[in-house]
Amino acid sequence: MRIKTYVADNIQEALYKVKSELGRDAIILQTRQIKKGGLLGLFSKPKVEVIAASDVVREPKPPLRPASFDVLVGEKSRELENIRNDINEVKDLLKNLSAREIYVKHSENLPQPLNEVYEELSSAELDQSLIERLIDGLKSELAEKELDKSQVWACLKNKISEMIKITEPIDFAENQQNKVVFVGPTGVGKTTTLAKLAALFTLNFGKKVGLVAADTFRVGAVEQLKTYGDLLEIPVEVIFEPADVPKVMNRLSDCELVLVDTMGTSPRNKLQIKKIKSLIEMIKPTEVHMVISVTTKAKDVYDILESYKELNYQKLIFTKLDETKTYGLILNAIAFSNCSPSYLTAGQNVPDDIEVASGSKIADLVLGGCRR
Ligand SMILES: Nc1nc2c(ncn2[C@@H]2O[C@H](COP(=O)(O)OP(=O)(O)OP(=O)(O)O)[C@@H](O)[C@H]2O)c(=O)[nH]1
Ligand SMILES: [Mg+2]
Repeated sequence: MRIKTYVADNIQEALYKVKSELGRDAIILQTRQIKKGGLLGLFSKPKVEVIAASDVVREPKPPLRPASFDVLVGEKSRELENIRNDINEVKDLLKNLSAREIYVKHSENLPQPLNEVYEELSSAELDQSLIERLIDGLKSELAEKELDKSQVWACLKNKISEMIKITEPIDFAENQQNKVVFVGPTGVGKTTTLAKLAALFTLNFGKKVGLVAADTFRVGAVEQLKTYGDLLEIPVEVIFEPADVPKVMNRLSDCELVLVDTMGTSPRNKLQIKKIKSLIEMIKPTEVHMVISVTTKAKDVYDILESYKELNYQKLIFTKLDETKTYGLILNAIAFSNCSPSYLTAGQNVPDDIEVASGSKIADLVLGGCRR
């Protein structure tokens, strides 16, 4: 294979050079804009650099539709990215399967109730390491005491509850302004949950609540919050940039609880997460709650928790419990983040579909609700 670099004024000229020197079968490996000439790089003209290869041994292919070389390069790198993603998924799958396989082999000698426990926890999509931890705990209980089947399940429920550190869902301090920020991926239910809590604290607890929309990114986000504010007759302020924080907080100085809605963002959008971080640093909240939908793919939840870590969230809100029947993700997220769950939501109704999270409720959900 021959590899050569060409520099030209524009892409057409560069491709012409490639084709006339290396032939029509040449492959473009890379194109980029560079600056050449000028004094110390000043007044330099932008150029195009193309790296191409010829004499590449290739499988015969069906004829391609005419397309420019740079489009083909783009397609190739997208294809490569897709293949890389597929390989990673297969790797993860194999890792999980082999961990499960090893444990199933290892657990063949387990007494019957523990095999059943294993099956139940696996079908709840609980992380393999948590399943092993729970079963090992049960094994030692069984070694000490004779437990019948129902006692095994009761013991398991206790063990799950013990894994969950429960604190006040919102640590409301009297005589100070409590500021709670809600963060999380797009569409998980941040604004809806915030509205449910605003209603709860205003109508049930008689607190003076103010709302802040720090999401001016998504069309309609501010209006959505204003609608809830109007219904509850509570103030709604908007933050366009971190510098707005002092004056906005000042306008809400008589509110005992300020709930701040942030923009939803992909865990891969580092820039957006940084923006939310600067906002949080200005707000100096008393608490940050991370909102997670239980419909999230089990594998993605770790990425999400990891990417948002720099926002220093302390509590987790789990939403959309009504949209699945598998709840292992709740325990996986709690164990991974070492955070307390604060609220669980199971429906779109404001303010009804929300409840305070508890260890026994989460254990019930993981173990298949009221089946046991
Ligand atoms: N089924 C169900 N739907 C919910 C729940 N919570 C919120 N939703 C719905 O989820 C959708 C998105 O809710 P939002 O509150 O706008 O979500 P968000 O996280 O603020 O979204 P962005 O601001 O766009 O990131 C809406 O249709 C809500 O009604 C829940 O517990 N169960
Ligand atoms: Mg929102």
